[in-house]
Amino acid sequence: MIERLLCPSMMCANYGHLADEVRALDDAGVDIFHCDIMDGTFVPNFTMGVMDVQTIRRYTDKLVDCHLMIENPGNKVDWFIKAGANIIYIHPESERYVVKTLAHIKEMGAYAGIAVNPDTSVASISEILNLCDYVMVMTVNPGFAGQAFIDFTRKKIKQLVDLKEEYGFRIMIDGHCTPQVIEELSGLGADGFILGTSAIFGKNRPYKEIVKELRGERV
Ligand code: S6P
Ligand code: MG
Repeated sequence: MIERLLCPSMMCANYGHLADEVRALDDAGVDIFHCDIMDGTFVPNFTMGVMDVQTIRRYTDKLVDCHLMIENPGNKVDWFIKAGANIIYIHPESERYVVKTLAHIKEMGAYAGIAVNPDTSVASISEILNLCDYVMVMTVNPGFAGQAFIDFTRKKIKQLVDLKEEYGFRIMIDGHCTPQVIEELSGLGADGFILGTSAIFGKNRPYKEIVKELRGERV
């Protein structure tokens, strides 16, 4: 069976019971808690912040990532690492000094990742791939849950699969990850998936059951 990293998108969780949500997802066997951080400028929305990351960190020992959809993330990554994040994704589209910021994330003891918008090409990030532990392909425009999958992003995923051994990064997929999409892209060579409304939240089914199915195990 192909290993796949399953990463619940916590902005889709029930915030009235955040601690219970974290415990239930942890117990269900998810791999990485995904936190979407927005600034209302780089993307037209506000979601989670430093205090949310601190709260999630308090209730799990698993990896926590922060997907920074903010302008000039370089001078803010420290806030999120200190709050307990293990992986920081920056968008190269919003950062003038991408190399410096990725190096800084690693110096701070976290894993460095980039998230690439649908209109960002592999050619434009080729110089920085050697600095990335994770490359997250946005298969929707960043900012909102519940959007449709953008088909042409498949081409980029295939191009990255051809490069991942050489550079040693993992490929993550963010946006409209349904069970079918996960199955298909896992087959292509993607390593991990952000689970939002398309896969795990709002389904009125136990997370444990859903996680098992998404791993291809029989329930
Ligand atoms: C969107 C954000 C994502 C969403 C996730 C929602 O900007 O980066 O992490 O939370 O994609 O998933 P879904 O299944 O509702 O599309
Ligand atoms: Mg995200």
